[in-house]
Amino acid sequence: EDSSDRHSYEKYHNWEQIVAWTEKMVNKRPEMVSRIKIGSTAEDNPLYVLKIGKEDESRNSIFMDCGIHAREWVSPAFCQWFVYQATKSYGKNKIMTKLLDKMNFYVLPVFNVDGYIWSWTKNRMWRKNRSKNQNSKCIGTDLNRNFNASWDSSPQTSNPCEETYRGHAPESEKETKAVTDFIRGHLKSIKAYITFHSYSQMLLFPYGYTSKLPFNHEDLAKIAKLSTDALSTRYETRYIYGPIQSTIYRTSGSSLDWAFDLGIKHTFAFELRDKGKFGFLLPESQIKPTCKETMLAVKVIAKYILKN
Ligand code: ING
Ligand code: ZN
Repeated sequence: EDSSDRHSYEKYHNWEQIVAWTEKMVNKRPEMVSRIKIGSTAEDNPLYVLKIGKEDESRNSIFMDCGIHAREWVSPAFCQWFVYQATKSYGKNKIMTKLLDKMNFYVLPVFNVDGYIWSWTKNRMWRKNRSKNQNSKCIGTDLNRNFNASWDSSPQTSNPCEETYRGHAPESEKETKAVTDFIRGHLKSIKAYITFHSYSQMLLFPYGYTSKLPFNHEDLAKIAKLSTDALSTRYETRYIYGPIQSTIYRTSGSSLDWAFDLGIKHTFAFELRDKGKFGFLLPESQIKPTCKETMLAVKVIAKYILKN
């Protein structure tokens, strides 16, 4: 936080600063932004979703989450950027105005709050949440293996000491449960689910747990192409896109596959910058370009949802 107490969107922020920022966003635009506490974490921190748009809960909506993995700091930075830009450009930017006139966005800026705090204070490279595991000294579950989507199929990650430990049961984690309950509760309105990771520069869609293609593969591939094309127009950043399994690796229990199988037909995961030079330690100087180009990609997805 700089001395003038303004929130800088070109810096990384700790959890305390992000909480203060959520309050600020609501106070600045109470008619457009509200904060919903969807649950709490293993260490009893609050899980906040910012709702952007109109009061009307039955309008079409898009759910987005950032920071499911603790060390992927550019991801929460993007969610903050998105909320700021969306509220700031309403009534000014034609596309954003149209989008917000017709739909709501639910933005979870930090999914894995306890892990994020740990990454800021104790271990920058932490990935999982911070829940205790029975009969093990190792801490944490990989929240992106904890969803009920062919959970524990392949590869099996049943050792709590692994970086991708799936948890002792699907939705065993309070963070996962809070998100799945919220999405199930708003399922009628949610038309797209987008989750933000780093790094690799990829746009992924189902499936991770099988090599089978979803029924609307063509549709997803088309949107992904349009979206990554738009992304590259700003700084010529190259993204590849495709199903999780054939594009990155096989995974089960991911939020993306779960949301798709629940019936949300358009689900995407971004793997933001870069391709490994800095990896998770992406310098702050790259926050702005990363967010600007990603904004273009997300708007393409949202526009598509709007007209279909
Ligand atoms: N990559 C993701 C992971 O959880 C991913 C890739 C995204 C898999 C979406 C399944 C669904 O392994 C990182 N960097 O975390
Ligand atoms: Zn990740």
